[in-house]
Amino acid sequence: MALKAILFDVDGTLAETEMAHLAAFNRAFADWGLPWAWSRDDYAELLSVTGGRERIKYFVESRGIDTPENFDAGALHKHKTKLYNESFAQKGVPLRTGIERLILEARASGVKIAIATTTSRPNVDSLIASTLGEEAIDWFSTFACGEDVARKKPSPEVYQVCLERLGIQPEEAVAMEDSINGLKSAVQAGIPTIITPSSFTQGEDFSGALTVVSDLGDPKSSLAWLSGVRVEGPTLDLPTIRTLVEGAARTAAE
Ligand code: XBP
Ligand code: MG
Repeated sequence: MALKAILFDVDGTLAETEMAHLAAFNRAFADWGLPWAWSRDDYAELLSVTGGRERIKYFVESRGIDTPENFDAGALHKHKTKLYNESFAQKGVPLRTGIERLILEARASGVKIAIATTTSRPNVDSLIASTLGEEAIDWFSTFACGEDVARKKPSPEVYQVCLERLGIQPEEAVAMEDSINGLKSAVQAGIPTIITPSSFTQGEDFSGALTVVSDLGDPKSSLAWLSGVRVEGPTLDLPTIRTLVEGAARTAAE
């Protein structure tokens, strides 16, 4: 089956955004007078819970923290989202190596691009507008985000919503992910998945991925192949991705 769409995860895949999320969580706690300050190590553990609201709830419950009366994790998370988006006006986060190149390749060859993420929609818009420009939001055929699903990754729901909106089969798509939760989500939806581990997800178990590479590479800074189907550098380009996806479909049919 021909490749019709590339489905991009956001945090960790398009850009290394998690430190900006962490700063926004901690600022939100301070603004609300909560005596909580997550360290990088705390956050690395808390990231196993996808979704900011769910992460706050898990933190409170797993630590047995007594919250103030009228504590509302949803309202606190809304404040965190506001702070996160304001932070992009001051200091954005760059796209990871090769992301812009692959997006432009897809556009030039008529392959659709879409978003499948557990993060909130405003966060996606801020990242895309600040890196590729406001008009780039229209380049994406659909945005399946945290607000659109009842169950976040590793549930396959966000990828299923994305495929349904695009009107394509899982074998006609490829997912670009950075984490085990994202991999599980995409694979359970039947979508072949390419992993570029991020700073918080290096060392996770990526078995089941089509291929795992350090990043998408660029002509001056070659990717490093890590596991799965072997990829030669310097870049993971669209023709190679097509070959990988078609190879996966053939293997599945045998
Ligand atoms: C990664 C996440 C997100 C962000 C926080 O999402 O787990 O929850 O850390 O975003 P993905 P929110 O890799 O699927 O893009 O606070 O908006 O939930
Ligand atoms: Mg991710």
